[in-house]
Amino acid sequence: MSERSARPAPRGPEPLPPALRDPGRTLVMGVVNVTPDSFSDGGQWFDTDVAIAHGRHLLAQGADIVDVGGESTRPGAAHVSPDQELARVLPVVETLAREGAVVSVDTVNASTAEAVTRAGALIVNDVSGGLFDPEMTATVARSGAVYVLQHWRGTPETMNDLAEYDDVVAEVRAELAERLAEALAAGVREEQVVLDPGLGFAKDAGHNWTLLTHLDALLELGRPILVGASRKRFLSGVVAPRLADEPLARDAATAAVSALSAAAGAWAVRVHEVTGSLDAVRVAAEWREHS
Ligand code: PMM
Repeated sequence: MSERSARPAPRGPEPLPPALRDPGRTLVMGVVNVTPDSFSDGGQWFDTDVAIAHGRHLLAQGADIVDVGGESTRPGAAHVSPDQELARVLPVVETLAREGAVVSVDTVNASTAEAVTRAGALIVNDVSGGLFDPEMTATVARSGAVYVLQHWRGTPETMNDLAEYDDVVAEVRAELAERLAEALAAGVREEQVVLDPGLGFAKDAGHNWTLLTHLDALLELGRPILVGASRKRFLSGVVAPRLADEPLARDAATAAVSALSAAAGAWAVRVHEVTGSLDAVRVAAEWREHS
């Protein structure tokens, strides 16, 4: 590797199978939202069998991980009880994990995290970084699962009002470091943790772009980084104006962000459309190898 090439990303989190810990390229996590109201795919996969079929489809396309979610975090989305959330995700997790998939579950609830890790999920993806449910970090510690600790402020209802920063990179980094320290104090091992800047969670478009271009500052925290830009509203600024309100028209822009994130050392990207981002991270891997 020449001096010009980017420094290698940290290895993936320890609880994963070796191929995903040291994959040689950025991983692609495909999203399965078992919700009637997600902004990005509007309830297409709400039925259990349809959600399972969609998960299988993403895996067949080459997704390394599937991320199953039962509650939309979109501002204004209907609140779902942990029991309802679990009823949505559990059959999907059980089936896909039994078939050998690496399954992540997008939840802020400790009770859901507990049940899905027992059912075979290897990753708990907590968009609140432990702030929503005080039991979450101890539950993850007991489970031994990978913990995706994402930056957020407030709640989905209040987060848009909390998108105020003097220096978004320094503040997100400091808040992630605080959350990481709290998780470790609750017994989570550092090797379990993946950090995520939480694009769109208490951030405006400018904050998202600034964070994306400074992933190196977050990598300095010493943990692998997951980037979730897929179909988010801030990408509407780079697509044709007539498509600005169409989340599905943001997949090419998402893939471009996946390539750049991979080049910057992201461990994984979380996306709705897998094939474009898979090509993108492979391009980044070739780029790195030949630099
Ligand atoms: N974004 C959404 C949901 N979960 N999880 C992580 N780790 N990072 C993200 O950026 C993220 C997430 C947004 O909702 P969607 O599933 O409707 O895209």
